[in-house]
Amino acid sequence: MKLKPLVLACSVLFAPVSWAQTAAPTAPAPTTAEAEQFVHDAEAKLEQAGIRAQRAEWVYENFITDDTESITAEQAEQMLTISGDLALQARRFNGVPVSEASARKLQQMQLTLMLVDPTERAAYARIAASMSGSYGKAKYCFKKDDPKSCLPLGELEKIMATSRDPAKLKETWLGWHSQSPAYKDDYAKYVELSNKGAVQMGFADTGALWRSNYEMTPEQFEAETERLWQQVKPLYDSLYTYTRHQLQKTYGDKVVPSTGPIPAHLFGNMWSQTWNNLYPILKPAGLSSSYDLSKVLEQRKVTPEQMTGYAERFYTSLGMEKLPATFWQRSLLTKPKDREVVCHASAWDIDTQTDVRIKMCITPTAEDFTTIHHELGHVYYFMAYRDKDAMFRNGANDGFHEAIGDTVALSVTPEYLKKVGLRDTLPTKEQEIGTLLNKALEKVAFLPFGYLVDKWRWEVYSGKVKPADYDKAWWELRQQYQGISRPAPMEANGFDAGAKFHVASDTPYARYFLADILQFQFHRALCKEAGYTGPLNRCSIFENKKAGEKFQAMLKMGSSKPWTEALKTITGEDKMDATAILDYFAPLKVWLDEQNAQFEKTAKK
Ligand code: X8Z
Ligand code: ZN
Repeated sequence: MKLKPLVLACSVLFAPVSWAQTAAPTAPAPTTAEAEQFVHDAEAKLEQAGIRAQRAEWVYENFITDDTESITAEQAEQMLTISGDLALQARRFNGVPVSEASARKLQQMQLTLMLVDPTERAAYARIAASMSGSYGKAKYCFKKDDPKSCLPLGELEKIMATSRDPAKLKETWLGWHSQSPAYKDDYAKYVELSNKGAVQMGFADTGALWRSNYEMTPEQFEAETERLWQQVKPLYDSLYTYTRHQLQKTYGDKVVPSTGPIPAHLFGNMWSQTWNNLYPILKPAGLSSSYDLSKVLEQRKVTPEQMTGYAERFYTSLGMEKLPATFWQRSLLTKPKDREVVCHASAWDIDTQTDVRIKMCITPTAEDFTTIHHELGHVYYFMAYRDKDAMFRNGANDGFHEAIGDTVALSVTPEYLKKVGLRDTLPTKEQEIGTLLNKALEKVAFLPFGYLVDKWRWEVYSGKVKPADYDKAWWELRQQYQGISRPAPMEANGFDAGAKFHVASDTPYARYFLADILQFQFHRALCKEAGYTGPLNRCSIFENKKAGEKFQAMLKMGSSKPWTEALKTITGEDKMDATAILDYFAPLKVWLDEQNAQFEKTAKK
């Protein structure tokens, strides 16, 4: 999602030093009326600055040029100036009795960076724009002096997804990862500036600021994410062990060792974050031909507009409105041939009213079919909370925003695909485990990656990890949590973490880990609301208006209430809880453990 909420790290700021100096402790305490007026005015200013910054960013990411880069950096800098100034002023009203809504807004306004020095502010905004542009434009050339051999990320990802040649995979992986060192120094400088801004606002560092976004202390948030990880770790371990055995069958034990980490280039994905592209080689032995959504979409030449139409129809089947005409006119759905764009999928709430858009280079694959539901989840959240006050037009927390579309995509079951004509037959009893395995390769495989990206950034921002150790720390975490290793020895001054979009664009990542847990909680609750009683992994809420109403009730709240209340509205629970994802995959866990025990036995013989 693009959505760079006004209160997040990307919108950094400043406060005039003179103001800070005049805020003497002896100044008379402001009145309630003054505080309410301040909140009212500040909200309007933030809204306007946010819209200007969004528009500039939209143009930049759709037409990457030196000029659009400058324009977006200028707008981002102005946004920082305004939000920083307001954040500092807001402090003056802390403790003044105000309405519950205003108290919430005052608090949110202060969850931001504040860079006092205008030169530093400009540098911060410039580096941010330049890094996402560099990421968007990056290409790897397979032959040094042959421009035709230069491929953008989308093409490199295709190779990672489909090739089974370890040498080709390794070269492609290394090729993409050789792009990010170009902006490593910029990143290190950016971290320094960002930290300055966090400290000036009273946080220990930017990581602590990010972790303060969940209505608990940064320490509590860290403990909370660790608790969730421990809940799901046994399931990940079972999937990982099974995957190792199957990969060994394909590549042999010279490429895939029997113990220790598995090289990262073998998982069908540039970051080894989802493994479903490996399904053809991981599918249960002896399973007769299995259904492949990518093949169907490709053979039928389903267009990006049609892919988006399928997703839209899912949302309208729940009783939600149709996408506005401007969505179709203004969104970017196909990768343009004539210019550089940031292809990483995103959703935009341009004017926080009806001008909603997405930007995505859609291809007819199962992966993009899921992603288009994900992006429309953001868009339907934007539309649901548009009547709220400007500062509440946001997700209950950022994990909620990421979970909406994924929750809907969990309802893209074989039965659903058959209903909409994308599948002729339903899986047989034996094939069902394959369907579930495929889902796990997407959702369970993602968990440690979703967790570790920000674990790494928390260490970087806290200063525990210095630029010289970026890669060392990155690979320690990759090995510890994912059980994977770099395909080749680390390089001097490498920057592998920077080869991930969210690092280059400084987008927090813990949100996706939370979303991976939350979407199953939402799915379980909505299926119950729909009166469904069968296994969770077969439930689809398609066309169920009752479930749709419940969903919509939560979406409409935006961030006007604590996220625990939003969670309660939909699930009746007030805690994030991994039992739903465990329930969903329970039959698979049993099956994986049986398979793994079988492998063990054979190995011992
Ligand atoms: O970045 C995204 C979305 C846009 S918010 C496409 N995702 C993460 C990623 O690609 O790494 C969705 C899942 C995780
Ligand atoms: Zn998203």
